[in-house]
Amino acid sequence: MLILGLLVAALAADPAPSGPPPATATVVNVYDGDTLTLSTGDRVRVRNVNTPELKPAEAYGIDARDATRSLVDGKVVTLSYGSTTRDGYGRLLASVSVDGQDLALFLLERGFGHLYVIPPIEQDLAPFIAAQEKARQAKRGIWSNAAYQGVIHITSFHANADGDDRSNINGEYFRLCNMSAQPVDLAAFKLTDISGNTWEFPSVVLPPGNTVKVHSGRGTNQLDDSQQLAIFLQNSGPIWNNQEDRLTIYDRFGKVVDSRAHSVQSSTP
Ligand SMILES: [Ca+2]
Ligand SMILES: [Ca+2]
Repeated sequence: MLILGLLVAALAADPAPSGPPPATATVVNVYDGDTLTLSTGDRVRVRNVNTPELKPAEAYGIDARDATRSLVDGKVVTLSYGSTTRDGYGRLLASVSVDGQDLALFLLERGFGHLYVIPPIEQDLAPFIAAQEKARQAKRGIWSNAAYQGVIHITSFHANADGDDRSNINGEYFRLCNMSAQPVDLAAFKLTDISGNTWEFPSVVLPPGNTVKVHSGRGTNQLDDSQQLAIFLQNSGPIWNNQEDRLTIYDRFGKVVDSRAHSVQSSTP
């Protein structure tokens, strides 16, 4: 499965254009709510929104994809960029709009995704925050789901680091996103693994929509929100069992804010 997964990833990444980012193009394929392909061959990761995954299937993933299709599929779209125009997979990081309608805002209004910001922040996010908050209060789409009731949400969980986890402890990480309209300080928040081992978060302030990467091993915390926030649990060995584990996040009052299981069955390909 792993080899098949790598092969599929390699094929999917096959047209990996690296030329100047286009200002307009036709959308020729919508993979999921926040990922699409242009007539130029470029794949686009839509800025300012994160939609539920299709594989493994998450609630509202299909709704998000269909909403994106309804707005942009086959249309000529306008693309705009921040200072980072491509991500680590060679995909364009672009705001996408059609007839003046911003796709990310369209999805946030419908509850088919949450605000997801990759620093540096170079635009006014107030309309995005307001749209999300309105959908959240109305429990529209993803906001009706139990996993989205806390102020923070686990957006990824890499329990299995690349290679031997013992020599790549920081390759184990998870990502938390602030789902609220206000900054959240994780001071005194805690996390546990499946065995009940506990770690306490240091003070790290997440602006709305921003994420923090939480690595298992040693390192210097990156607490400046003009860049990707990152903290290190300072563990001397891997934390997460590659076969099966569970990450649970608690707020300062001991209330569960989110929990996510990892198992080999649910994490492949
Ligand atoms: Ca591991
Ligand atoms: Ca590994």
